[in-house]
Amino acid sequence: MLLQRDAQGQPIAIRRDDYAAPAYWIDTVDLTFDLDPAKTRVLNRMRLRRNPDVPTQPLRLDGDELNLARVLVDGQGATFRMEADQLVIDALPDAFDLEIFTTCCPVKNTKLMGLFVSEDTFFTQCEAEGFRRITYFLDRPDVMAMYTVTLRASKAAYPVLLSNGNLLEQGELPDGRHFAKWVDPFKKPAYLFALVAGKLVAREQRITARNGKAHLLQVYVRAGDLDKTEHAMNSLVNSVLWDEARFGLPLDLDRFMIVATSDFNMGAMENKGLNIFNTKYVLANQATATDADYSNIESVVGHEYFHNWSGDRVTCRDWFQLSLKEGLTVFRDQEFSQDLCADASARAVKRIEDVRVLRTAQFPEDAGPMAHPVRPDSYIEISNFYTVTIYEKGSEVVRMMQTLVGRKGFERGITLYFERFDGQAVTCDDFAQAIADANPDSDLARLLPQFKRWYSQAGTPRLAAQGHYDAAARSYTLSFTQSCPPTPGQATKEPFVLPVNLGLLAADGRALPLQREGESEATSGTRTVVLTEASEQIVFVNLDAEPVPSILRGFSAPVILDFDYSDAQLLTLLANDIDPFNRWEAGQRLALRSAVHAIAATSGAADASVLNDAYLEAMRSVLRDPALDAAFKELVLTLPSETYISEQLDVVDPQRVHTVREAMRAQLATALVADWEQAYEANQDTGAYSPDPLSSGRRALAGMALVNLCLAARISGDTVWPGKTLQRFKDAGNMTDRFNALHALVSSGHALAAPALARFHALFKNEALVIDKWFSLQAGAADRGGDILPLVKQLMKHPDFSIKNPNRARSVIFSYCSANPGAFHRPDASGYVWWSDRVIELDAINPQVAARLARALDRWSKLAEPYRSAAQEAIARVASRPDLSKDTHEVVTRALAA
Ligand code: B3K
Ligand code: ZN
Repeated sequence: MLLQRDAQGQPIAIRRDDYAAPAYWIDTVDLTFDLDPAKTRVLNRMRLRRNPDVPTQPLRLDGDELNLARVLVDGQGATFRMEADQLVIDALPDAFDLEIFTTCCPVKNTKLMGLFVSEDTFFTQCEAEGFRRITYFLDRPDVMAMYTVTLRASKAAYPVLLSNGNLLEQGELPDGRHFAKWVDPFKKPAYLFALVAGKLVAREQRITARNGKAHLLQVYVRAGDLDKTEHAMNSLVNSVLWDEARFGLPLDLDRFMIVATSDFNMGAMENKGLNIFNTKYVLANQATATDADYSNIESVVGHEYFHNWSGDRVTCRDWFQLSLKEGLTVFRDQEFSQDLCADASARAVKRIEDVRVLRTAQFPEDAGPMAHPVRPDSYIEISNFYTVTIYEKGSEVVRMMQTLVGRKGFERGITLYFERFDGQAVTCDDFAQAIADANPDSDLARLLPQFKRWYSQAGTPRLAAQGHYDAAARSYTLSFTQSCPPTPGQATKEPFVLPVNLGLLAADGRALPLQREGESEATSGTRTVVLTEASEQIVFVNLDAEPVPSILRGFSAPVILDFDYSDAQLLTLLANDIDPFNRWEAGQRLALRSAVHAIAATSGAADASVLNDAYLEAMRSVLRDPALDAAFKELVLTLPSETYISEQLDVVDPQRVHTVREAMRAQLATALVADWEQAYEANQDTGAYSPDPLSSGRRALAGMALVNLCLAARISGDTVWPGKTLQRFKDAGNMTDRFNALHALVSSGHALAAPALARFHALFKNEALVIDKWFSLQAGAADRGGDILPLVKQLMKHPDFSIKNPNRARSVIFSYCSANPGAFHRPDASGYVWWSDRVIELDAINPQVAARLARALDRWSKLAEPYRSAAQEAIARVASRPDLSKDTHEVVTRALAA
């Protein structure tokens, strides 16, 4: 980890293989902050010692945009030199005190990394490499120290002063200033440091853990937002109780704090004892937040809390191991949300939602220029690797381990992992080894080296399956072949360990007993078959007729499954499978197949009837089925997204994809009008508001019914449903119903949308998160004749728009470029030109946000002409800028190399 740019100033890649332990350890850090927005003074007193395992080297401390005033070694002025951004000191004793005094300018910190000001409040963000923007330090996760932090500031302007751990002391200072001194009882890497100072109020709750220990939980927000903290607090309480109950992991601090800020690059941050959150994942009341917001808050509060063990107590040795904490913690938050569900149907809904994210975001990433293994081999800017691969695919890897060792076995593995590595910075290998060691007789232990290919090989494996029924032998053979396409830097791949959950159905839908060749008895339900070879066969016996295979139940491995199902087989699975995931999957396959056929058809006429009658009938049956939950119905009736459809094609004409999917939407809306009406009537009243899965599922289905009814009305010219929808919008008792009604009007392009949007803005002009929704809905609306780009340009001129606020930038720019393909991919290339201007504009303000936006054209090389050349030109335009950040530079150069 030396200089990060070469002699020409080009960023240099950091390689996993180059890992070397640090030359020095930092045992204690004593920080004193004099907080001032324009010039904050930071006095950093550390105790260091040489690492005896490493040959003698100078001390190299990382820094970024700091003003250095003083360096003392053991109290004496020290000789040091600067090498690029590093402060280098030679000839140091084996152990010494180091004092560094610097200043920085939080108010000018638009990158939102390090110490910054948001709405007159100080916040920090240090992961991954932000601490070096606060003081010179060994800013790497394997350097873990004990922290004492003193904050000093004007008492009137910054009455609340927070940092990690326990409050040791507070008091008055001269000139209207005050101080607070915090001590963190656990050692930690610098990326987990945090401070907050400002005018905040807290919701507080005391809880007693199972082990009898009392804790104070606090959720800090701005004064006007206290009425929106109840759900976050409930989620936090549930998280504390769940981690203790499921994994035996207790809260280890007297006090646990969450603080919300409206200026934040990502969702939230797990700083030890002082989680800092984007307001989007804290603030909710029924008037301002949707059911989806409530559910996201629960997941993110859980996620950050679970990091307290998986991330904070045991952290990453280096940033290549990021999925060690992120994949595991996503898995934990997914399990948490599932465990909070009242029944199996709600659990399945959560699983389907998680898989949908994986397939619409991670699969494209794995197939594109930014593809990287769950444990990457190199990076230029680590911020670019907080990806769906590290998070969601990483979670699937952990989930497969649980499948291979069983739920109890996995809990044993987690216990061993924390026993072995508490207080240490470790690797993905260490984690996998612990899970295997706790389950020595498991398939995981037996196959561990091969299983770990999931960490080292990028790309989504394809699993091709074929079925053969032998009537004479009464046997059914499933032949599996697995392969994985090349990804940047990895031309060939070895076979993966694939746990495949499967079952068999009779043609009439009955579940069949499962008896493999050589077994004396059959079992019922689902089997896990562990595939390890490039090709292998599984034989089932005692079958009177050809069965319908239900493969990859619950999505037991993150692969693309190819099986040449007939429509009849898919309809059987959709109607009957005992696995709700594969029921949903069967419906998706049917819709996808129709979409792909229609896209391939040369005549535009095919667009009108893309979906066949059997599919429409099946959807009608699902909608009308009294045994199914509304949430599940809503998922089944949701067509595959344009992004997901595009992934199935070799060459993508985004406008053709859009046209075909719009035609499918129109067909579903018109063919099922009576059923939508019935679904709306049956689900429109969900009583007193509660965000539980059952009632939120009903609201989701009612909302979907309105979207369809408004769409059908636009086609038929009917005005009744748009009128009813406007009334619903006006009368709604919660944001979910109100927003769904607004969405129905906007997405059908109805004339009533304009007054509804105006009213919505007027009602919520002081609620930033709701105004984000208002922007996002418009920028993400279905394009009609190229009307969205001009609208987006108008929205950027709206007085409420600010490109410096990441949530607001995302609500307009990302909603258009990343979430609205039909509007963004314009034959005249103007969407791409506009994108390149915004990437360049954002890069000067906030490189992390810019680099995310830069990824909107990841899949450019798959586009049909004229899109492909125009997209390439737009990326090249960004790449040619001489002053690009490392973040954006890495994304666009990788894209152009595709
Ligand atoms: N660990 C943080 C993400 C930090 C992102 C830095 N660019 C949030 C989380 O995953 O919980
Ligand atoms: Zn995380």
